[in-house]
Amino acid sequence: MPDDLPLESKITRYIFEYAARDWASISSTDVVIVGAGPAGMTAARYLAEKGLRVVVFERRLSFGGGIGGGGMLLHKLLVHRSAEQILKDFKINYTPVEGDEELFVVDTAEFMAKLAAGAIEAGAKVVLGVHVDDVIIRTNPLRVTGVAVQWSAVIMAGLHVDPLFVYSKAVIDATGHDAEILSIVSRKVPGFNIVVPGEMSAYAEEGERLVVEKTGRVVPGLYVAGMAVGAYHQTPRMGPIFSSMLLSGKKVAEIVAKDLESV
Ligand code: 48F
Repeated sequence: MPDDLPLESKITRYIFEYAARDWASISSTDVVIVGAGPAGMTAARYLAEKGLRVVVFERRLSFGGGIGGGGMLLHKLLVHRSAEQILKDFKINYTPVEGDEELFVVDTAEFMAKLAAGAIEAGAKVVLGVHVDDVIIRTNPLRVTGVAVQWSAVIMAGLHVDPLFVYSKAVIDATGHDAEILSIVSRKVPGFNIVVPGEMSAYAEEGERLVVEKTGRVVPGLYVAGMAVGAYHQTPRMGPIFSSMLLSGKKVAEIVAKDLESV
């Protein structure tokens, strides 16, 4: 009986058992989000709030993506007022810039912590240290139906270890500047005809507008949000202003939820 076990045995046993329960339940889910940056966590919250089963895989051992670095390592970021409701939904404190009607300043530590807390409290499962290195496809008709996952430590060690799979109705590439999932699909699934040219040089205002405008479905089952949109649609970068990451995350959540109503 567990009560008779030494504490060391309990530690091993309970961690294995409860992690296994999680993996068994997420092996087939509604939405996989790749990347726990601002776009991914925003999408996770609004999708989970709609009652969908959401898993976020993040290859680092922390969430936040590009938030923590702030603007050139200064611990502040800007958010345009168009994303004010999202800041409020996540209970993120913000300071209106004196004499500027448009812009708010946020603290990086609070921003990343509350985005993650909001996603998790809404019911999304965030799993750290997991690298998504491929997708699952089905043909006739061609669509993406999940991802292949591997421990980041295995990838970093350069070991050849077969991955495990997570089946899902939708996959969101929220991997940031490199649009990693779209890049993999462009190489490995020629039938999709995806090209990832990479983002354009900075033009902050246009970059913010276009990322939100072009957020959405790429091919059946595969969606793009955040800076991955910039890499895929070659839109300009915008630097440390994060309104479009939040608005893009919310928009992709609405699009995916609507698409899944008919699946
Ligand atoms: O880079 P990241 O923050 O992407 P984002 O949500 O936001 C971009 C901004 O941070 C900033 C910007 C806005 O002005 O320019 O850069 O679009 O978060 C992406 C996350 O995805 C993880 C990565 O570690 C990061 O935390 N990631 C990337 N590739 C993979 C991955 C992968 N293959 N598997 C798992 N996680």
